[in-house]
Amino acid sequence: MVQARTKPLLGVMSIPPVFTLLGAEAPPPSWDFQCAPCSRWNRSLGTMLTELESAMNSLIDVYHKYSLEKGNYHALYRDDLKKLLETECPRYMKKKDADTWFKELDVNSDGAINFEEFLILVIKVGVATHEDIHKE
Ligand SMILES: [Ca+2]
Repeated sequence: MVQARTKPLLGVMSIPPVFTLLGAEAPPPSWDFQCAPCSRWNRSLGTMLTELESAMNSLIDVYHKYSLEKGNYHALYRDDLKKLLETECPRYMKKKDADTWFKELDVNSDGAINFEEFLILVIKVGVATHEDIHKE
């Protein structure tokens, strides 16, 4: 579906720039990379997002930015997580390396971080960031 590749993902970013920015190969022609549940949810929201809905969209976009590198909407592999951590939250790599994060987040031990497991990272980093903000 060539047309789908040019449509924005969750209304924020389009797929080609993500692949271009990450230096990743474009998906094979038959690969359908529209995440159906996300697309339905995004359409149901319309154009006026609350601040929290917009933040959730951003979390989903960040997850997909790295999970889509290997064409799986629902899996961050070890190297994907490392890249995400180094790029999106480098200050939290100082106390814990990517392998330690991976072991901690892969709750079901299937060798990949699904979105629910990714949210554990978001919660931990969010709590640490909130604590840091109130220290200042
Ligand atoms: Ca897992």
